[in-house]
Parts: sequence; structure tokens; C-alpha cells
Amino acid sequence: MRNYLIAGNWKMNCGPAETQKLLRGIKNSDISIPERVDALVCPPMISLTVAANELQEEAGVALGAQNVHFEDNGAYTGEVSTQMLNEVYCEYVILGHSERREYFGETDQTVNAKVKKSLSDDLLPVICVGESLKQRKAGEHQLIVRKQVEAALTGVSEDQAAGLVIAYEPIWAIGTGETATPDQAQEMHKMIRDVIANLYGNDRAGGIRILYGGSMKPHNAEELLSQPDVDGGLIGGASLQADSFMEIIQIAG
Ligand code: 3PY
Repeated sequence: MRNYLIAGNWKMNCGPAETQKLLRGIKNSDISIPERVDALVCPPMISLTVAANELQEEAGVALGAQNVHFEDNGAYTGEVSTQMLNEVYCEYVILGHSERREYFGETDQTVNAKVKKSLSDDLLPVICVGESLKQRKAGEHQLIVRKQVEAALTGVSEDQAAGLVIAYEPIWAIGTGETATPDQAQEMHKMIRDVIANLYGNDRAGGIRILYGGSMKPHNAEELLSQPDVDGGLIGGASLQADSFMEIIQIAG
């Protein structure tokens, strides 16, 4: 049985002071995190140290970053390494979000290099995949997402794959207020699980969490999370308020 994973992708929001405030709101919430739900927050790099300090006694909330480099160190201005994320107690790292693919030149190849580097340095990647509206309208959504999953996992062994997370985020549902219908989400999640089963077998595929991302909010979370292959959410805007984030966590439980 897979635990739900409710992950907040804070994007470029919340510097250190706001991070502290938001995390205190989460910790002081009247809603406690149900046993079958794992919670994760992914603040910007500059706020990870504050977040790590804030979360150290809060066993129920894990910490993740929104990106990492695939080299150990060196002349990579503006980048951050896996060891640096380990040092601030990150357990997860979001990789290949469509905003990084679109605005920062992330490719299937760089995502794959980052996935392998993260897994070898004890960071669990949350690998984002998803099609554009044009690709969906052209009926190419399954093919595009299949290729993204296969490319991201190239050279990853079955053992290494344990614990990694996939986030299906249709690009047309990110920041638009549009959401995939529960049926659309289930169809894509099932297809992704089949791709993973093809690579690693049914047992491994059955243990991997596939999150839905793209305007998941308290009002649509229940329908999406009730789909058999939807194992949680990668939450954008609704993760920036303690109340709405905790409400989704409660719904998942
Ligand atoms: C969104 O919900 O907008 C996201 O992009 C989550 O990653």
C-alpha cells in the first residue's frame, strides 16, 4: 500500500522570513498529518536552511529542493550540488518541472543526469513530466509523457528506482486554474505506471508514487486523489497558505 505524498512546490515564493512564517502555520495547524500521508515542502534554495531548522523537530514534514546540478562542484555559477542539499537535510528534489524545461533549457538529458546524480547521493527525485495543450490536442500526450519517463529513467536500476516519485503535470493545467479531469489524470497515471512496470516489473511499479500536479486545490483534491493511480499531489499556489495545504493533506488522509 502506497502512502499518499502531498508536496508543496513553492516555486519562487517565500524568502527566509516568509518560509519561517508559513512553516510555523503548518506546524501549528489544527489539522494533524494522517498516518497514511507523507508531507513535503520545497521552498526556494535561499530558504532551505531556515526550513531545515524549522522542521527539525517536526517529524511529519520532509524537505526538498526545486532543482540541483549533476556535477559535484566547480565552475557552475548559480548552481547547487547534491551534497549541499544533503547538508541542509533535503530528502527530495523536484526535477524537470515544465517551468525549468521552458525557461531554463532543461532537457530530457539534463533531467536524466540529475536523476542519476540525486539517486546516487541519497536524494529522492520528484520527476515532473507532462504535455502541452498543443500536444494533447494532437493526441500525442501519451507518447510525449511516455518518452519523458523513459528518458528520465535511462540508466536507473530497479534498486535505485525504489522511492523515486513521478509527478504528472499537464502543462496546460499549471498556473491556469484548469485541472485535468479525474479520468484524464487516472488515464495518464495508469499509463505511467505501465511504463515503469515495463522497465522494472509490477512489484517496483506498484510501490512508486505518481503525483498529480497542476492546479490541485482543496476543492478538486478529493476527486483527483480518489483515483487508484493518483498517489498524491505536487501543489503549487495552494501550498503557499498553511490552511489550504493542510486541508489537502487532510483530504488525502
Ligand atoms: C502547479 O500546481 O501550478 C504546479 O506547477 C505544481 O508544481
